[in-house]
Amino acid sequence: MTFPPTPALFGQRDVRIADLTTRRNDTLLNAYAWMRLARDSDNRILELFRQGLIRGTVTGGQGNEPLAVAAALVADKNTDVVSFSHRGLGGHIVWSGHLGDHLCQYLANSGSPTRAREGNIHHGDPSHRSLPMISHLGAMLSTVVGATDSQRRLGKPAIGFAFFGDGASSTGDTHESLNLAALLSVPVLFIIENNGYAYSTPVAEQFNAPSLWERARGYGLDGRALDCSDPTEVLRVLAEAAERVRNTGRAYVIEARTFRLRGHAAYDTCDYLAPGELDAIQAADPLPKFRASLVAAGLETRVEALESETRAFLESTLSAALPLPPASPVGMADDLYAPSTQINWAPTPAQPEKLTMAQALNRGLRKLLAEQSATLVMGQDIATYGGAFKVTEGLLHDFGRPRVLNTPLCESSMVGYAIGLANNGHRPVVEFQFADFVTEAATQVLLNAATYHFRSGQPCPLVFRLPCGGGLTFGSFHSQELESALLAFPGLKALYPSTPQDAFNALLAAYEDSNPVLLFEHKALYRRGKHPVAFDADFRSIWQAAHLLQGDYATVVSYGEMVHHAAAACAYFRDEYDTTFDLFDLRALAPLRLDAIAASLRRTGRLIVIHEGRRTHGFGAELVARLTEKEFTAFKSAPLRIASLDLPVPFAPELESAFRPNQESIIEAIANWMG
Ligand SMILES: Cc1ncc(C[n+]2csc(CCOP(=O)(O)OP(=O)(O)O)c2C)c(N)n1
Ligand SMILES: [Mg+2]
Repeated sequence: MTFPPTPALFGQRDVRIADLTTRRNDTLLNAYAWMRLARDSDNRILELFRQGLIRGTVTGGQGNEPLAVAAALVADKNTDVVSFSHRGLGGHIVWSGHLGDHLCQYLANSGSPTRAREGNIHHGDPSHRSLPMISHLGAMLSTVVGATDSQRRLGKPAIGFAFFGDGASSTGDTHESLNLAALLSVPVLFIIENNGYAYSTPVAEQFNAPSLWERARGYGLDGRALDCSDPTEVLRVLAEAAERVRNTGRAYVIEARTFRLRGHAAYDTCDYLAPGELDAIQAADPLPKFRASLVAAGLETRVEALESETRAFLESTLSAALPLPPASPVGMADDLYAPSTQINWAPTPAQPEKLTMAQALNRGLRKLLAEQSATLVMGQDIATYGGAFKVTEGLLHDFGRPRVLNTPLCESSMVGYAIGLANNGHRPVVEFQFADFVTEAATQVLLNAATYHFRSGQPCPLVFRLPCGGGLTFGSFHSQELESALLAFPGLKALYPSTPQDAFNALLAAYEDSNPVLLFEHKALYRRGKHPVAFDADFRSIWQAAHLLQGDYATVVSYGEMVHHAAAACAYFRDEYDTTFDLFDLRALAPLRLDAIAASLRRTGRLIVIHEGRRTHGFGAELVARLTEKEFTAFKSAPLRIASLDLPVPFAPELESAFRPNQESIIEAIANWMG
């Protein structure tokens, strides 16, 4: 895309404290120019929205420019990390040094940096550590913690800038992230944009405390308030705070008393404000005051010149952006996943060793840590204790704390932290203590990580290890099968091994993939006997179903622990009735590759799907639907789905065994179906 070059008047993108004395006038004029550009752009965007040229909505940053622009100016754009809020257009412009892309983001045309997959201000520049926000407020803070930590791990003196509003300050993610940054000593400047309102809700209805910054103390951090009515003071305070955070390596909290000069978004009429309140807010606009101070310092001519040049730059950039072709849906589906990557693994262990699945996973994790410096292993109790199922036993001892780390109970920010690390080239392997707790991180896993590549073009290589499944009397909240719920969201890959060798292979395959991969590990399989495990050059075949048994009567598809029950049931029918089944272990739940299974179905004409997840909206529904759509004419009878009951997982063994399929109930269901 060719846009007019950024005029020389915006020449300074980096402000250090000394600049406020040694080259004060130039520095302040330059800062004013960026703020003016941000204001004019936001106003123009609003006009375009009203003309119907911008769709959706727009949340302007009018009033917040001093804060967003100043933070971007004091940041080291070559190394620091940021996530601007929906009031931060000025920050985005400074971070990039140009305007055109940002206008295209709003216009959602072919020049959009998110390829128009996202609108409004939901963009960033992830390859330059500006992390694109998602709507879910609070979710971005932990990603900044992760990417900043990633930079520090790579030896760079980076700090993070994490913006969030007074409204977002009430989210659980905010608390988790502040705690995590304090605990792990990650140098992030948390900047609360307190503009007095969350949408229509005043701060008096949001929290019962005189200030937000004082919360920092509860996390073992320092902080301060910052009045944003004087942009010069904002620059000074932020420059000092950035230096402090960089030097101390400790996070710091600034509660910026900032301004929202308009309603929440374009359509907000502000009816909820008291009479005269909007006028008072607008009278407090910091930009005219800043301008007046520059004029008072004798800079009027330069101010006027830069204002007209800023307007001309905005209009010429808009003239280049407006005629660009609209966004195209071509290639959209191909961009859901980042292109697959392959690692050249050492062919070790070469000699098969008899291992349980838990031990095989442990071997796999050791291999990842030993061969790939990008590997981090994290989760609850995974360090000294070795994990609830001892899968990570000994890793801390052998690889040390920076790479093998316990996290507090903060699944959501733990995943956000991992996303930030992944954005910056690390490859975290995240253990959930039980798969059930992934619901705590639903936003981060399903909406942030899973959509990352689609909306930003940046890979998000993560492995989520999910000890799942029942049969162990662990009750409703430690026994679930969540694959169909999680995979209802696009952007995740998923593997579900049923043997120690497959688990080892799946870990390598999941790790080298550049997308978030769910690795389901059935808890009842962790110690279901020892089997030979070695490096398998063909480990990537885990992305395909395994054909376990040959047969004629029907095609049976299963995965996880149910594969073993299904195999036992097939053996029973072979031995007792001379009836044979073609049995497949699906192994890869996403992306689904059903070619071999479809070929079998064309031969057998009958389909049985067996899984432990609940029946309604279960994974079997998708399998049956796809195979029926594809092979409708092959069917000799209605397909059979064998699944758990549509109930919470009950506790007592007698109840649980009635709840989930087992060898006997599978045999009974198949026998009835055969009639
Ligand atoms: C977790 C979450 N809940 C609800 C919303 C809907 N929503 C969008 S903006 C907003 C208010 C945000 O207030 P604040 O954090 O103070 O930011 P401001 O808009 O004032 O800059 C709400 C409720 C959301 N985006 N995220
Ligand atoms: Mg607010």
